Amino acid sequence: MLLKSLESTASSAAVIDALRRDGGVIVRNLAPVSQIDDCAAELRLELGSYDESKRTNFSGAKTLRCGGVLRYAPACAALIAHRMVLDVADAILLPSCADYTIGSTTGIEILPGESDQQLHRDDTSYPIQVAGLELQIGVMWALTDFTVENGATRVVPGSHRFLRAWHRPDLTHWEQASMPKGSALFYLGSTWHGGGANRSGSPRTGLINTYCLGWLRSEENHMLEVPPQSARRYDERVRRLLGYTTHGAGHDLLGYYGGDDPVWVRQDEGAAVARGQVAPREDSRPPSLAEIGTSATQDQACAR
Ligand SMILES: O=C(O)CCC(=O)C(=O)O
Repeated sequence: MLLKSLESTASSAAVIDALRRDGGVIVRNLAPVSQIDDCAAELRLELGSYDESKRTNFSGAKTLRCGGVLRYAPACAALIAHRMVLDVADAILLPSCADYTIGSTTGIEILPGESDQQLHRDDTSYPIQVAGLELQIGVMWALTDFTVENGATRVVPGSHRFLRAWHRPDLTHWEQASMPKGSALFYLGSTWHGGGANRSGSPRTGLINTYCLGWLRSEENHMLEVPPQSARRYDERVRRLLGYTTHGAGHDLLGYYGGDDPVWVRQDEGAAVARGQVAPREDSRPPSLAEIGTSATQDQACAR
């Protein structure tokens, strides 16, 4: 089975078909290079200040990572809420939930000399498995060209058809998601994949965003990563994706605040201020990247 590579002119339906059939699919040149460069520039500082004490065998000996990207990299919101990404997430996840949220947002830079990451499924965080029920999807954006030499993500096509409790697919049959900068690899939470060895002389940089069923706990704690004072710079769709919303209806409501949908999600910021959910703005200007800051300056940004 081959990992299909479609052009960005492909319909969302074609992408969804390939994803369902193969467990992964590449869409080439999905975002403009200028947008990708903006995202990469915003991730640079956090990748550069990677905390070495967080290294594990899984994360790699020569790989830099940064999470919670909407805290300091607002340009990434356009990739996170990209129309085709949401079309695909709608098709895969909405049959099983009223709405989905972001699971995690992770910049990953594989440096020269890194070896293959172990192949894995992303959905093993959740201790359940029901045949045919996808708990999450992942989207890996190429922020540099992804090549066989520099560690393009390895994917085992068809591996999503194996229930993890019963049997394993043949993990020797992986393929690499070679794709130009600005392309995206879509894969299911049940699909086996992993980073590749970097045998080139340059870093390979990507951004993986995952999306999970709205009734599952998200991998990252978005309320702490992107607290209300930071989240209000994003539009309603992105705030909902962060989980600033409820799931379900009536007595089955999850995630309510004061018994309701957090009101400021509906852009009724006056009411949110009145309820003490967010502080009044001092001015209407959206905060600049420097004001939002990195993790080091986050507290100052939130105090605005
Ligand atoms: O960097 C990659 O290509 C994949 C990384 C990955 O799957 C992970 O760290 O969970």
